[in-house]
Amino acid sequence: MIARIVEGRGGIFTVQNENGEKYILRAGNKFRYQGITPLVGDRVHYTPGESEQHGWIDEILPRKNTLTRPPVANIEKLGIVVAEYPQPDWLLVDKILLNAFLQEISPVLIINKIDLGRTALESAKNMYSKTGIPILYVSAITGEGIDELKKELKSFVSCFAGQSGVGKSTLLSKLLGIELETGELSRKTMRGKQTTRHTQLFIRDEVMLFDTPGFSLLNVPEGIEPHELALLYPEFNKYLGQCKFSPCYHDTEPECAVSMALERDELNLDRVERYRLLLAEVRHMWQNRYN
Ligand SMILES: Nc1nc2c(ncn2[C@@H]2O[C@H](COP(=O)(O)OP(=O)(O)O)[C@@H](O)[C@H]2O)c(=O)[nH]1
Ligand SMILES: [Mg+2]
Ligand SMILES: [Zn+2]
Repeated sequence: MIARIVEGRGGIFTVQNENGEKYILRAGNKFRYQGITPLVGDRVHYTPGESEQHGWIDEILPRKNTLTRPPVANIEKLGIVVAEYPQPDWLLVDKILLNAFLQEISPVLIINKIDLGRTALESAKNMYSKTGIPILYVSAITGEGIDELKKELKSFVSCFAGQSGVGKSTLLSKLLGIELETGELSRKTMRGKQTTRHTQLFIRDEVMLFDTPGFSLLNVPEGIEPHELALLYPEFNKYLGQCKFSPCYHDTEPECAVSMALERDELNLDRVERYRLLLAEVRHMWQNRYN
């Protein structure tokens, strides 16, 4: 029998199968010997327990990907949330996109707080329409666009990422119909330390959403080679291989197809400028990779 781990705490795992039935399981010793820890999001073969007894995880099916913060597996879709307010951090959006593409997670750009205005939405359209990434606009408060978002997320294991205050927790509550902590002080103790809350995968009306956002997707990914960066920009794709120099970093090289496309207004200037900023960072990291 196959089910998905939706919660794990102190070696006790809750799985949910396709019929929505939940079972409490433990992982056998063989996983410990192999150094494998089952993760929320894992699909497993299992043997249910008799009556009140817990059952066993027999096997973990191959993972599509894993995140470290929070430790989860098999994310298929990533909702990158920005809002009308606070002012969008588009460089952060681009960094998250790099991580998504590297982990083979399909990104969706979610513009929240559309009840406050459309400036962020217009910017998003200008900057990302040529990437092919779906752009959805919603309001977690009025409910506008929530059905479309549900449709987009349906049947994929998803997770949110984005800067603080954009409404990730509010959106989760709205989508899942549960109460989650929102606002500044959530998840912090009086000392300001992060509480060790565990991550849960919520499944409701075929929406499968982690209740903790993907913190490990917020940084420039380590270990990418400078020439690989442009491959993570879908809108550059049709120009690659047409530059005078090879490799071309699409930076200051003459007769660069990306620069020429930009001059013809076929690419978005903000996206290309941020690409060049990130290129400098990736180059720096690459040069210092053994330090
Ligand atoms: N006007 C408006 N406010 C929202 C919306 N969604 C969230 N908020 C507010 O934005 C603030 C931050 O929301 P929160 O969910 O904690 O953001 P998070 O840090 O991304 O989890 C809260 O005061 C929410 O009530 C929305 O669609 N419209
Ligand atoms: Mg939050
Ligand atoms: Zn080039």
